[in-house]
This record gives sequence, C-alpha cells and structure tokens, in this order.
Amino acid sequence: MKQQLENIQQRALESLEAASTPAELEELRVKWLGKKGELTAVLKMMGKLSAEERPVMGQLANTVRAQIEGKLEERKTAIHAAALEAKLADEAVDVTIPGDSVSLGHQHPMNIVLQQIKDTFVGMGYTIVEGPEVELASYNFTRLNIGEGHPSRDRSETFYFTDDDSVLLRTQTSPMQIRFMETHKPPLCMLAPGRVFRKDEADATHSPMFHQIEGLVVDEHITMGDLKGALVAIMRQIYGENSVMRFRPHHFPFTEPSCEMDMQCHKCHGTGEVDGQVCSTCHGEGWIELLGAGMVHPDVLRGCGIDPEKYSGFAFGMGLERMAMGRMKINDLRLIFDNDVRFLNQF
Ligand code: 2NL
Repeated sequence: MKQQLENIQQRALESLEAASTPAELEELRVKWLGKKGELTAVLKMMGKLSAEERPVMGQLANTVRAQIEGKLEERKTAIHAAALEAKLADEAVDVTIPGDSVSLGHQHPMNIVLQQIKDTFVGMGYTIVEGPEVELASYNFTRLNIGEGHPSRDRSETFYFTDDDSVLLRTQTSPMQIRFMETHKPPLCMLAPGRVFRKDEADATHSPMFHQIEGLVVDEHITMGDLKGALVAIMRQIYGENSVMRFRPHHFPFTEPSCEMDMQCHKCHGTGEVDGQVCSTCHGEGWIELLGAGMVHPDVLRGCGIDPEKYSGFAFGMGLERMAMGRMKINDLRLIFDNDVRFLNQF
C-alpha cells in the first residue's frame, strides 16, 4: 500500500505540474481526489490493514492528499497568473505608436476672402443679411429704378423662370437691400453677400454665376462725405493702411450721384510701368477698380416707404471673385470654380 500511495503521489504531482488550463486541473482533481478517484480507492482498502499499519498508512495517505491539494492550489494560482499575463500582453496598447493621420481640409479661397471682408464690415457695425437667389423681377429690377426696356432685363442677359419674366435668378444682391428697407426702419447699416447669376459665357473674367457683396447705409443727414469716408476706411483695412484711393463719376440707375472707387496699383504705384514694361497687375492703368457706389436714388427710398426728404443713404457693390483674384494673384476666374484640389491646396 505504501508503494501504491507513493506511486499515486508521484503520478499526481507530475500530472498536475503538466496541466496548463483550469479545466485540466479540475479533471485531475476529480481523477486523484474525487470520490471515484485513485486515492479514495486506496483508502477504501485501509480496513484490510492490521491495527499497527493502519495509522501509519493513514498518515501517509493524509500527507499524499495534502501534497496533491497543495500542488493543485499552487498550479491554480500559477495558471491564473499566466492567463492574466497573457491577456494583458495581448490587450496592451502601445501609446507611442503614431496614430493614423487625418488629412484636414481648409476653406475654399473664396470663403477665406469672404470671411475677412465680412469681419471688417461687422467690425464697423454692419449687419450681414442673406436672402433668396430666386427673386421677383420687381425686387431685382423695378424697385431699383431699372425700367422696363433696360438692357440688363433682356432674356439674353438674365435667367428667367416664367414666361412673363416675373421670376428670375437674381443678377445682383441689391434685392436684399430692398427687402431690408421694407422690413427695417432707419438707421440701417447692412451688408448683403451672395451668389448672383447672369447669362455670361465663361472665360478668364466671366462666369454665369459669381459672388457680389453689396452694402447699404441709411440715416438722417447721410452724405457723399460719409460714403467716401466709410469706403476708404474699410478698403484700407482690407488692402492696407497706406492704400491710395480715388473716386470717379459713374452712372447706376439706383444711385444718384454715382461713382466708382479705384485703388492705386501697389505694384507700379500708379505709373502703369514696372522696369519699362507695362505693369502686369493693373495692365498699365495705374489703378485697380474696387467697387461701384452712390447715394441711394430718392425714388428707390420712397418705393421702400422711406421718406427721402428726411433720410438719405449710400450704397455700394463689389465683385467678390475680382477681389479674391487680386488678393490671391489668381489670373483666371475659372480656376475658382473648377475646384481642382491641386489649385485649392495652394491657399
Ligand atoms: C457694382 C455696383 C452697386 C449698389 C450697387 C444699391 C442698392 C440699393 C440702392 C442703391 Cl437697394 N444701390 N446698390 C449701388 C451702387 C453700386 O454696385 O459695380 N457692383 C459690382
């Protein structure tokens, strides 16, 4: 029996040492210590031993059981620790590995310029307003003092939706100023940027869709002096404090008197020449056209319920693409609308 016990002890400890999973351990516990296990089978034979042998074998059997139990515990702890370690190693995150890089885009050059211009006007107290691109001819033309047979109303110039030419794609953002004057009482100080549409063939300087920014200021005692002061101050903020400006007389149906404002060419300083060559920035003009402006026509004010005897105002309009092309040295308008990323990535 001693040999049987020692044999069980040796095989049990060896098998436990070789076990590598909790399931294997449980299987071995049943095999060696269970009710139908090998040790139990030996203990059942104790009754056949002599009175002297019984306590000796009993003690040996207890020792063997205790050793197997001890080994079971030891292996259980070791296997659990190994499993935990493997799991930790498996799930470890190396925070030093560089992440997947996300390539960030940026605003379209037109939006960059638009945002800068809006910021400048907002800083001067102007309210930004936007409105419909599909307009009524009355807002786009009639109420701006653009009469029935005016060339800009021609079907070859303007996109119409209806046979009676009453609904169209706006050709300027001025209808927003009419809408604003209808719904607001002076003093008014607003800026209307947006898309406008004209039946133009696309070339380096034309596009059937482009952007305009128009502004309007109406209050008591507004004069041409206010127009000049405000526009020079704003354009100097945008183009630099030392910019030189000039005003020329012009004509618009919706303003009287009307003018255009130019900026002296920063490249040739108004001479039109650089190193004996025609200046490439102003094409020899010496001046760069910035905007059209004027004192709001009294009929336009009256049509919006504003008394021209009490109130006066100035208005102005400029093309955003032209401004962006000048500022960003873009020489073909079509590049702005093509949206080729090789072009856009340069800004
Ligand atoms: C230009 C000229 C201009 C206006 C727009 C305006 C609007 C109202 C009343 C009077 Cl509601 N005027 N707008 C005035 C003068 C010039 O635009 O060359 N734009 C590109």
